[in-house]
Amino acid sequence: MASRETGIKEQLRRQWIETPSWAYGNTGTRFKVFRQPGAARDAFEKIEDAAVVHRLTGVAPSVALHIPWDKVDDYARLAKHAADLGMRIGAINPNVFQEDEYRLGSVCNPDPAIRRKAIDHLLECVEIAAETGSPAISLWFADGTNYPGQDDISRRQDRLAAALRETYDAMPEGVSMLLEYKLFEPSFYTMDVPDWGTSLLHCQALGERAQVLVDTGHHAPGTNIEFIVANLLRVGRLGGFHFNSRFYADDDLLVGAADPFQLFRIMNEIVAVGAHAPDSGVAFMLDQCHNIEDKVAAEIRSVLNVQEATAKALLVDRPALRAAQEEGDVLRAHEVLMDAFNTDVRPLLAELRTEMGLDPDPIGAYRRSGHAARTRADRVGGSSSGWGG
Ligand code: PSV
Ligand code: MN
Repeated sequence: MASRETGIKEQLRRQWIETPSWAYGNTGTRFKVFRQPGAARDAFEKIEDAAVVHRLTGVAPSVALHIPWDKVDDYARLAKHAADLGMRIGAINPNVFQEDEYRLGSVCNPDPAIRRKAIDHLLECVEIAAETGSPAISLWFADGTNYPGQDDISRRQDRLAAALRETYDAMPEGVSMLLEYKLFEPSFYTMDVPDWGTSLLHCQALGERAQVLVDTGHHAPGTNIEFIVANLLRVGRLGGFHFNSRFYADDDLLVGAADPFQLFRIMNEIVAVGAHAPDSGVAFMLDQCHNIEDKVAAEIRSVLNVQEATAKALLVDRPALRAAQEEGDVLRAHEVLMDAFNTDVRPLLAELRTEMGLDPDPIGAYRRSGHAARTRADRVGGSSSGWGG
């Protein structure tokens, strides 16, 4: 048992969870943005907050950027700032959904001049990825239609394919493309990339460096996300996750808060094929907005939630599970899985943190660190660069 635990801790020690810059700036719903004193105001401060999360958890060494929310004059300087804090720049997320021209879409817009503008922004993000040493550009399109007949579904797919091709062909070696799907919102009749099938078709047409991104909040209620994950892993096209949790739609709440069992089931598929290893090519990113709670503490909590689900998935007795499955012992197989899920992994994780030279209680350590009071005192004036902030 001791050596099994050592092996599990070894794998958890090497886990890599990416936090999003936009979690650290002010955000809100379409009704209200509640500004939080001390919230990060620019990309530099967001990276500083992300570094606090990494320092306390030991497993969150990179931060995703969203352009232009995180636009800076000198990206090499930003990457150096990250490196000085022991951090790396993660996925670069272009933003082609917040300008007036994009009312009818960005890369799928019927107007070629607007499509050009959107593609140019994607190309700019490819350059930013190259300059910052980012491993990926992560694409999400708000494109779609609200009314039957508004535009031609198939022609919009052609425009999307052309934009993706141009972007893909501009990507230097070492940069990959993640294509995120979303069932609905902001468009309500059709989204141009509504599901994993559409994303996968485009990725397959593009080449091996194009991969599907699964945002856990982007499905119809009741969707079996681990089934999607297992299938994408099977064909080598799972590029990564945007983890968050939801009760109703794209709620962007703390991962593991609404349905810890779902998170475990997803991580179980991941661990079953070893895709939790940092070199597996699957990116474990958070995509959350902390509208009413402390942002840094919320990101720490989220990282811990993913870590706990991973630890439980690692505890699954795989030989026993396989044997029960092959014998057709339905209840035994289910029991093996539930045994792992029902195990309290917090003591194991506390032990791991102590071994890593970390405080066994990262949230407590954050509260004691004085970071919140310090940023409230230091970050006066200016405005947060997230939306509406
Ligand atoms: C869209 O809902 C999304 O999930 C995309 O990943 C965006 O980049 C992100 O949210 C913005 O918060
Ligand atoms: Mn997302």
